[in-house]
Amino acid sequence: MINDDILDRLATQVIELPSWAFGNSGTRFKVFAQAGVPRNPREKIADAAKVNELTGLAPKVALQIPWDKVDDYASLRSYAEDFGVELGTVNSNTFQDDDYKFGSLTHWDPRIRQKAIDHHFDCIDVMDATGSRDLKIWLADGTNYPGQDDIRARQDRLADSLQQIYARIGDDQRLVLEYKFFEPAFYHMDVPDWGTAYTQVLALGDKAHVCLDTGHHAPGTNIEFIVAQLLRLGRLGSFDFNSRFYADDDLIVGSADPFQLFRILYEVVRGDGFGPDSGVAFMLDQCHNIEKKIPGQIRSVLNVQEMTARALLVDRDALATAQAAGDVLGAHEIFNDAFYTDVRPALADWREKRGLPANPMKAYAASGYQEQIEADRVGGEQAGWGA
Ligand code: RM4
Ligand code: MN
Repeated sequence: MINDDILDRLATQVIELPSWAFGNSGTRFKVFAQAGVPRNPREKIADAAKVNELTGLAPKVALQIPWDKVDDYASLRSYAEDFGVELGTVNSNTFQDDDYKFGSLTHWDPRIRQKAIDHHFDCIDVMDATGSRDLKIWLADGTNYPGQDDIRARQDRLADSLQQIYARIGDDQRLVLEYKFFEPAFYHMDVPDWGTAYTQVLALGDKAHVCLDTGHHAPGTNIEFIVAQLLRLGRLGSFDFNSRFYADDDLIVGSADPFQLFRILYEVVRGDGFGPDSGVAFMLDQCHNIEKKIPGQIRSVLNVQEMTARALLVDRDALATAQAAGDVLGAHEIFNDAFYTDVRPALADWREKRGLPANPMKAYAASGYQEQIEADRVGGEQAGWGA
């Protein structure tokens, strides 16, 4: 059962919310607008702070530049702090400008490649003002047709571009490179897998790490193995948590396959990736296309906490004994016992002891916040995926 030691460890958990989770989003077929959606970065931060207020789990908000571009980042930072949250990872965006049709950091045209590098310099300036630690780079770069471009030369240009960006990263900052196996390019992606991301960051230095987005793998991939390996190599910088059934669906983390989330978090705990000193950022990268956004984020952070609690419950001594004895089914049962333990009542108690609502989903529904933002946020342009 959950003991005080586990509860204390859970109290150190920090989950970063993506600002874009609060904006309108959809598929390539349709973006459904929702009432009450933020119209600017401040309103996104206010919504993120609501999630933190009700769960105590999400004291950081990640930004996307240019979606969250403002004139004064220092004032955005103090605005966030007044709401009890910090500004987290700065995500660059080199995938929505016509110039980047054939690539950004990998582009053959020196002008466009420089433009993409300069965008990352701008992002580092933002980080200096916001106090953010991580610059996260996800590239849409790749090709659609065999022979379209020189795959090998693109890796070389990528390495050179990253080198230039890395040279600007401050002592207390990090560069985090995210991989994705396909989309928007379909023949090859320039950073398709953890091996490529690892190779590229290894060449940069200690302040460069890999970001693992759980949605960015082929079906059937053993993601927890990648987690174990990257932790072993000391290069797991962050997670982008979400769920997928088919591709990069960006659904609520832990919804499609809670057992997979448990297995991932077990490897995190096993590899000392959990805790305030681990250096692994737990970010969400999700969109809420048909459900309401704030409850969607509340459900998500609760799912992460529940599976973390279960991962912490694994009796690792007993597991090690069973493993060393070759007790295959005994070890498997010890592992699964933790997964099948219902931790929800203990976590409700944990919240109440900290002055948080026992049931944050119900508390949000009863809070009147949704009705308030729907009434207040009329006029102006709603934030959305791509704005
Ligand atoms: C990408 C990737 C990035 C995210 C963008 C919006 O697929 O997951 O992390 O910032 O989408
Ligand atoms: Mn991502």
